[in-house]
Amino acid sequence: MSSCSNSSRLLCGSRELDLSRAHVMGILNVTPDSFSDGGRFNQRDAALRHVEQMLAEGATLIDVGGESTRPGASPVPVAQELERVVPMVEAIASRFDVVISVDTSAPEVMSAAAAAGAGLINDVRALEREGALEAARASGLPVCLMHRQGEPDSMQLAPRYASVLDEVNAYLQSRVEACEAAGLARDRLLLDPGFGFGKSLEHNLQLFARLADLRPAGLPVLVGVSRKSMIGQALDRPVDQRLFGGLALAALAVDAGACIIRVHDVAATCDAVRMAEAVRLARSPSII
Ligand code: YH5
Repeated sequence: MSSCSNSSRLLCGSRELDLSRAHVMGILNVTPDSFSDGGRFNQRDAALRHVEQMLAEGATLIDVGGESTRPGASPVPVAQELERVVPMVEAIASRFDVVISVDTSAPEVMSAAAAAGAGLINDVRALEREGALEAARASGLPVCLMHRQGEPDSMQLAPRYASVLDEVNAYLQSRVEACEAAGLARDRLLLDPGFGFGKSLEHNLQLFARLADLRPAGLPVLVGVSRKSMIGQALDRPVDQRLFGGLALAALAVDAGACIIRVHDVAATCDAVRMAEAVRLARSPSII
């Protein structure tokens, strides 16, 4: 069986994710300033309908985010993030059988979301905030550790690397070590190179080209490129015309071994992912 990671089952709270196949994670923004969705899904009922639709389209994870981490975004107070995220996690958990990921860097939100039924912590700051390692360990949930350079308000101004892959790998390796030292088992960790987080188009392309060389090797990889500026810059497309470019990247990411593809456009991405997986499986067929 072609697998996107060494260990094939990831325990996500009360649910399990089979990592021997690729998964599509649907993005649910609960920020009033969310760019691509124009804040339309801020209302709870509309948000739940959006979740229902993404599940019907094939998403197996839903990523709930209450803090905008897009380039230029300013920080959101923790109380506001709690208010946006926790009731939404509760509402999703009580209605749908899905792994709920919570896109947060705040330890308070990690703990409260875990208690409300979240199954995965997705932290674009890789548990660097004070108290985050402890909150994540205590939650018992798996964690996605993402690389970034700088903070959202300024990260795209002048990103610089000697070697982007070497620096991303060294950072992820150091965060995995910090997690292990804090009592988070390695089999609870996922890696993400952090496309668009303090990276120029050239940096993003170089990283994408070497996705299979992401370290530490063997940990499952999550990729988030949906509607991002690397597509806009490569194809000269505004944000509402980046789907086709995103589908190409989703297929390439799966071929390079990525396990989870984080996207806005679930139905189209599911087809691209399943097609890429079918080809990958034919390359290394299982011995029966
Ligand atoms: C990610 O890559 N990204 S929030 C700018 C855009 C479009 C979308 C229009 N959270 C990631 O989605 N978590 C975000 O330009 C993430 N990996 C993980 N693990 C930014 C976002 C976006 C930004």
